[in-house]
Amino acid sequence: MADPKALNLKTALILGVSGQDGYYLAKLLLKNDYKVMGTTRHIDSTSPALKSLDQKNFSVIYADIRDTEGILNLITLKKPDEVYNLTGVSSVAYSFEHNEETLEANAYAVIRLFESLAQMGLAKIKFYQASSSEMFGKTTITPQNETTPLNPVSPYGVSKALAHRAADRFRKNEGLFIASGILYNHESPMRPTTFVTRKITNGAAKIKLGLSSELVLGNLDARRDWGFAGDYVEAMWQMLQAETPDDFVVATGETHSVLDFVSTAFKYAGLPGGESKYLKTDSHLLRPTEIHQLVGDPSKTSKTLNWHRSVNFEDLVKKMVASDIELLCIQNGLTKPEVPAFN
Ligand code: GDR
Repeated sequence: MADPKALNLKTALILGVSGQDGYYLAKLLLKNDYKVMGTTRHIDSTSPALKSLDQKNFSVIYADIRDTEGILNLITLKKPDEVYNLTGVSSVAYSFEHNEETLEANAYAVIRLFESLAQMGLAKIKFYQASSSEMFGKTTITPQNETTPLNPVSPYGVSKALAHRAADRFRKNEGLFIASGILYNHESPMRPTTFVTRKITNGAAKIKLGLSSELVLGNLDARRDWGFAGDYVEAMWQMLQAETPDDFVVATGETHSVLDFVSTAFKYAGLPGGESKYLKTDSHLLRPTEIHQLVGDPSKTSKTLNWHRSVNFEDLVKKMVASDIELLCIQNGLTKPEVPAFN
């Protein structure tokens, strides 16, 4: 392969490319003429989605964020212009049972990396840190913005808050270019079913196709600010094109309950009112500590980076339901039914 520097291609390293955001970000960077390297801890199972990307300027490498030396070797060898840290534990529910792993991957390993970048004089590398709305925890402030105090209540939230604070300190004290994106829930057909949105759209599609008779969830009253992942990776990229690194809230500014999401999904699956017939709850799916409501104020991001979402709540749900119906039809050899999602 030709030397990307000679061709003036920018080089990006995505730590944790195998998830939803890794896919959308790699796709965006390739479109923007980057050479993209992505790391994964599951090299044997590179997803069909990643395989579908233009492979000319894309490669997947085995690496684990907890192995600081390995990550630094990769950085010194490949000399990326931009590093996007998307790796680590992403499920809040999982983090309650895996405190130590969550803190190690999401906080301590990241802080070790910041420290090494500073010591090795690599402050010019532009670094994106995936912070999260979960850091606001049981906040009483609505909507939240970049200055809202952090009050995390889950191991995941604590880990993200630690790394977020460290990013700010290394930015201010050591001059590292670290932009932290405080992202609210962002979804797509690529989301695993361990997250509530995809569990709902997959469940609604299965019921529509006669493959299942119920959808079982935990807390239906929790309210979240849900946007489309494809829009949110645009914001990540824009943060690293800015003159100076900063914190940025990426959100829609709207909040909906889990039950709203279910009703909308049933509507687009052609099962209007299906909540009363198919929806069940199970107390085992409730979390030890729950955040009742989160909603972000993206005005700084809109103003500074000129970032705006392109997909609204209804279209997001519709897109996910349509994709799940299509996928299940292919997997099960079924004919696609006529549903409003395809109108
Ligand atoms: P969240 O997303 O915890 O907000 O973190 P998730 O989709 O897991 O939960 C959202 C809300 O739905 C409620 N819920 C359920 N959740 C799951 N997973 N499964 C269920 O069956 C269920 N029933 C109800 C939850 O209690 C919660 O209130 C996501 C992740 O992507 C993080 O990585 C990211 O940082 C934040 O969003 C912003």
